Amino acid sequence: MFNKTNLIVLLLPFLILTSCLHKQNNENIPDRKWWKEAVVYQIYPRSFKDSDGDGIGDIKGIISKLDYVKSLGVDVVWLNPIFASPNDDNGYDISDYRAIMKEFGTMADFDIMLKEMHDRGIKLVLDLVVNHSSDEHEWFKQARSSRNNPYRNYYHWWPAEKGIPAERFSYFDVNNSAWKFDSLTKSYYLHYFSVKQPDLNWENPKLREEIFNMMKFWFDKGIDGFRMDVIPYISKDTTFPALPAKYNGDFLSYYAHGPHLHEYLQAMNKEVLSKYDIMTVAEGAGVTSETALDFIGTERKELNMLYHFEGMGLGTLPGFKTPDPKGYSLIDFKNVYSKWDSTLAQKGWGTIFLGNHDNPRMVTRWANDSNEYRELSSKMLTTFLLTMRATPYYYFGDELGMTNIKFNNIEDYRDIETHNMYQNVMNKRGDLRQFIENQKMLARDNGRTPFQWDNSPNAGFTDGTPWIKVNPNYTSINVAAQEKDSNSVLNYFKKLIRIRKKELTLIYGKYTLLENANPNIYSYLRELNGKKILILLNFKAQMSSVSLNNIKMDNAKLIICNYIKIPDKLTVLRPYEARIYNISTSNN
Ligand code: TEU
Repeated sequence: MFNKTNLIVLLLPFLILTSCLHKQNNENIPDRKWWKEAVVYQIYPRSFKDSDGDGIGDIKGIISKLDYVKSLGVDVVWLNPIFASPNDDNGYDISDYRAIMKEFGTMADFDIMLKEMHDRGIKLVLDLVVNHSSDEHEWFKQARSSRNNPYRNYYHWWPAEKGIPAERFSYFDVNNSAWKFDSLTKSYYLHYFSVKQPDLNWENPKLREEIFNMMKFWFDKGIDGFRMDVIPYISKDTTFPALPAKYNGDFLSYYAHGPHLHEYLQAMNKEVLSKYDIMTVAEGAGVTSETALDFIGTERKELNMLYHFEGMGLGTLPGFKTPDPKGYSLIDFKNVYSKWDSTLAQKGWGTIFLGNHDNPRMVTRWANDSNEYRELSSKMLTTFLLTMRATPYYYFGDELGMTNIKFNNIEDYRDIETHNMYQNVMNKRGDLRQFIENQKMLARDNGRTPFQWDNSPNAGFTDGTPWIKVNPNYTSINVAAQEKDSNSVLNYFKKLIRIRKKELTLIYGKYTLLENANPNIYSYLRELNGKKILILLNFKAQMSSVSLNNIKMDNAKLIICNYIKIPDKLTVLRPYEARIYNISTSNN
């Protein structure tokens, strides 16, 4: 008679084997963390899904698409700011940190979304924007009303009787000037970004307390972390000296080296972050590989992760968002990402991204958005992002291979950065035609066009008029078409996520760059506990050779390739070909 006992006896060897394998995979992996093993999917709420026909994405729209998000296999959603805002900078100008932006819905909607995400095993990271607030925040309204107002020192003021304040650079000011004269109290206030984004004074302990309490409010609601907007900028030398000569005009680097920055981040960790099982990632503006560990070294007790911009500058020329007509050097690209891997190999933990709401679509920027190569090269870039020793921050729409919209007219742009820099060029009688050409490659709005759900009007994003034009290629590039196609960019993304999740070697394994002088192919190894995985990526639109001389390929087993026809030449890759091999010698 078949009973439970002999079932266990039957299964025992299998159970022992899997537990050994699991142990084998688990052993020698120090400091495992859920946020190291997660894939983060960034959603720009304004452009994801509109539920009420006002042409603006909203929280109910996100809720309606959570099964899609779940189907991707991602673990964490990072939402760009959803808080009350006049939207001078699309939510990065917050007028109430504890209220939901009215276009996005209500706090009740938020609570439902958070529960629906958690019910699906998806964590939620919000965007903490505390270097500055909106000028419509109550704090600033009070502060600007009089020099004696209790909120005055929540911001940075320079009384006009002291003369003109020392130059400070502003990203979005038409004249790139970060001081704005306010006649009511005859003072200047500081704004590193737009005039409607006054910088908060972190040197004021009352302000720090307000921010820490606000963070607790959101953590107590159950969110799983924060992405911290330009957090390296929050500390300022409030004597506002002239830019020290050692910075040689580099304001962004100076901004990221304020006198009390790490004191404030350690206080944030001690008073807030350390009390929750959450993740934090700094937007590392102005941070280099030399200073990254000051923020994320485990012993620092500050933040968990940080993303850098060093890669984003490749292939550009000096000046505002000027692409290099020659493109970028893959050798430089490989050196940047290899340097950051080695910087964080022993301490801290890496992040990897090729696109976000501040950048163009990755397939246009880093690969090839032509009809011939868009799909292949999207898959190739995705292979890079999902096989590096770092938490991938994957931008919504890149799983479809969405491309830059390349607006021809300034009127089509919505981004304050584009409009104010256009005005800046106009004021200087500069070349506006060239400016528009440059924006076709590098404008932030290229990554902010509505998500392409299907080939119905407005790509199924809205029944209304979209706040920004939908890319006309939505008729062929959309979820509905790709879910049905087993060889689509979307299904490749899902497959690769499953491979990464199953293969801890791709998460924690040692990274070794191969053949760094190869101008076309990025090849590297990932190794962990005897498992050896080889990744080969052809970044060019031509057949390219790779040298595998020092690599034992005897036991090579192809795990995945972005071409349907499997490769027949081991050391020659087809245009934009991506391959992952298991080349372990033992039966790993
Ligand atoms: O970006 C800050 C930043 O350092 C740059 O990315 C800069 O904003 C610009 O995008 C360069 O072209 C953060 C947010 O990601 C961005 O969306 C906001 O506009 C900005 O801060 C102000 O909050």
